[in-house]
Amino acid sequence: MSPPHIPEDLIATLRSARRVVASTGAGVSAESGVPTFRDALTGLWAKYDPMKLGTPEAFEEDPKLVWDWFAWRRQLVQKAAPNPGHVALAAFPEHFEDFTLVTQNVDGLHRQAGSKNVLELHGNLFRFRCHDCGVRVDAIDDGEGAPRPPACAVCGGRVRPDVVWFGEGLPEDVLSRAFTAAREADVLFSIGTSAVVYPAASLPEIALSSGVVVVEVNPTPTPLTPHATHVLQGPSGEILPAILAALEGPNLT
Ligand code: BJW
Ligand code: ZN
Repeated sequence: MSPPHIPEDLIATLRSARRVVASTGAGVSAESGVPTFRDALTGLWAKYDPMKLGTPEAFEEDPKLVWDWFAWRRQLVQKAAPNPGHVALAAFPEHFEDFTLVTQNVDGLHRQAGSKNVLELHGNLFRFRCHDCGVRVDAIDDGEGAPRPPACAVCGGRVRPDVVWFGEGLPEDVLSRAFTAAREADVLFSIGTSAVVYPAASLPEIALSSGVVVVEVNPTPTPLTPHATHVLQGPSGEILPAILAALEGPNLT
């Protein structure tokens, strides 16, 4: 199969870009076998809607169900490895004066691929805190027979994954750094996200209103598609390595 075509004018723009932002969503991990949020789940979890399990209300109503769903996802991610899309992104900083990687993903696969200083907007599956008193919990007993969810050592409350559910605020410093990077970029990539969940979805909007070149990478159209400067339709595991190869190849212009 021939590698995806990257338009010459985009390559030229990238070669002269100083500040670049990549904002990623679940699609970037799809080729690692991590289901996206809008994928139908299979097996044990087929009857649950991932969007409904990711709320504070769901956790308060049935903490064991939500804990078990996250434990299942942790296990799945532990078996997954970064794919060529993650690996290509980890090499992007070599090509730009300033590169910021922002992700909505909680799977840690960007860091595993070698990306540094990842701005995690929605937290991380492998960190924990108390839902009731907020204290950070460094280690959990995930063994068989352990209470699910674990009890907080400080207040006896319910320990939860340190992720951001609907209706909850995003980490302020992380969000503000992401907004600034989007505003000040020369080019912003929106990769593997349905671009419907805010405030993450406002990153390309902020970029466009600041005159930044916005490049979408996604096999399926999203609400961002009609507004993006360039749309590269296809899987990020193929398109991002092709962009990297174009950047690393000889300058033909
Ligand atoms: C591929 C591919 C391949 C497939 N290669 N691509 C403004 C307007 C309207 C509403 C709001 C607003 N501001 C705030 C809100 C409310 C709400 C919101 O956005 N609602 C909308 C959905 C309507 N936002 C919030 O509540 C946020 N909090 C907040 O703003 O606090 C202040 C506030 C509160 C209340 C009111 C107002 C303000 C918090 C959002 C937290 C999101 N949390 C989750 C769960 C995290 C924990 C967990 O992992 O379970 O985050 S929800 C879920 O969606 C998860 C994801 O990070 C997020 C985004 O999903 P993503 O990554 O885009 O994945 P998918 O599945 O949607 O799409 C995958 C894409 O990949 C698809 O496009 C595929 O085509 C593509 N793809 N294969 C490349 N190989
Ligand atoms: Zn507590």
